[in-house]
Amino acid sequence: MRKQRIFSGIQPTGVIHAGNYVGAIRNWINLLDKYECIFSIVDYHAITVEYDASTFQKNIIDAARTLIACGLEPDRCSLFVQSQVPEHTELAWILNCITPIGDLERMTQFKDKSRQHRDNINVGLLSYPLLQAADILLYKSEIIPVGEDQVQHIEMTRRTARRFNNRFGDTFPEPAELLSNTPKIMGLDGKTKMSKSLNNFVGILEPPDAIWEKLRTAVTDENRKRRKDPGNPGICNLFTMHKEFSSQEEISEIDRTCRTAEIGCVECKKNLFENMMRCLAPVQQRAAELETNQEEVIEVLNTGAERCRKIAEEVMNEVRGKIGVRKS
Ligand code: AQP
Repeated sequence: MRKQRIFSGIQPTGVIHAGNYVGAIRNWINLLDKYECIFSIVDYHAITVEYDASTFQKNIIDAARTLIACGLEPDRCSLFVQSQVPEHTELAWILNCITPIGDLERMTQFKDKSRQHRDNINVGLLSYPLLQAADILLYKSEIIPVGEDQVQHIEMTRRTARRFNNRFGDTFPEPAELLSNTPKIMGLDGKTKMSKSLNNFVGILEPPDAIWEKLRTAVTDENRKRRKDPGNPGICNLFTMHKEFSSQEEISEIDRTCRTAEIGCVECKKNLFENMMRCLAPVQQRAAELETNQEEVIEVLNTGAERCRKIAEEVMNEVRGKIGVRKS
C-alpha cells in the first residue's frame, strides 16, 4: 500500500531552538517510517524579513546539518533547500492569482510580523502562506506535522487547494495538520512563544554552559515567590519542557514535589538540564562532525532536491495544463 506523503519546512534563520525541536522536528523523526517524508529548509520564506545575505548560505548549511544530526538521514526521507526546486515559487505565483487579498490580510502571523517589522511590510510577508501552500501542494502532501502557530496556515492551504480544485478540476488533496504532544513551547520569559526573533530561546546546539545559564534564569511559576511556597506545574513552562525531555516517573515526581514544595525551581531546572543534555548531546556531537564534513551535508541536500524535483516537475506539468498556460 502507498504510504501517505508528509511535507514540512523550517526557516534557516540562524538557530534551531527547543521550540522547533519539540514542536516539529522530534515529531518528524517519529513519523519517518510510517510516511513518505519530505522536509525542506525554506530559504525563500526566510527572506520575507530583513536578513544578512553574507551569512545566509552558512545558515542554510547549519540548518541542514542540525536536521541531519537530529535524525533526518537521507535513506529515511528527502531533505532539500526550497530554492533548489524552482517549482515552489512558480506554483506560489499561480496560487497568488486565485487568492483574495483579504484572506491573507487576516492571517495572524502576518499581523504579528507586520507589527514586528513595521519598516519592512513587504508583499512577500503578506503572501507567505501561499508560498507555504505551494510547498505543501507541490508534492500533493497529505499530512503536515507543524507547531500550533502554523495551524492557521494549513487551514489556508486547504482552502487554497479547494479553490484551485473547484476552478480547474480535482488536482490537490486537502492536507491535514499533525501536532506534536507539545505543539507550543513558550520562551524563557514564559510569556510568548519561543522564537528566534524574540531572543527568548534555547538553541539545541548551544554549549551546555550556555543552555544551563538560560534555564537557570528562565521564568517559572511566577506566583511561587519563595522556596517554601508550593508551585503549580500546570502553569510552568519548564514543566512543559520536562514533559518532553524527562521520563514518566520523573515527570510525576516533579509534579508532586513541586506542588508540595519539596523541591525548589533550581533543583527542578538542574534535573531538566541533565535530561535535556542527555537527549541533545548526541545531536550536538553529530552536528559537530558534519561541520567538518560539509560535502556530506551538500550531498544529502542534492539527493533530496533531485528526488523532489521529479515529483515537482510532474505536478507542475499537470497544473500548467489545467490552468491553460503550457503543456510540456
Ligand atoms: N515555540 C514553538 N513551539 C512549538 N513549535 C514551534 N515551532 C516554532 N516555534 C515553536 C515550529 O517549528 C517549525 C519550524 O518553524 P519556522 O522555521 O517557521 O520557525 P518559526 O516559527 O518562524 O520560528 P520562530 O523562532 O518563531 O521564528 P521567527 O522568530 O523568525 O518568527 C514549525 O512547524 C513551527 O510551528
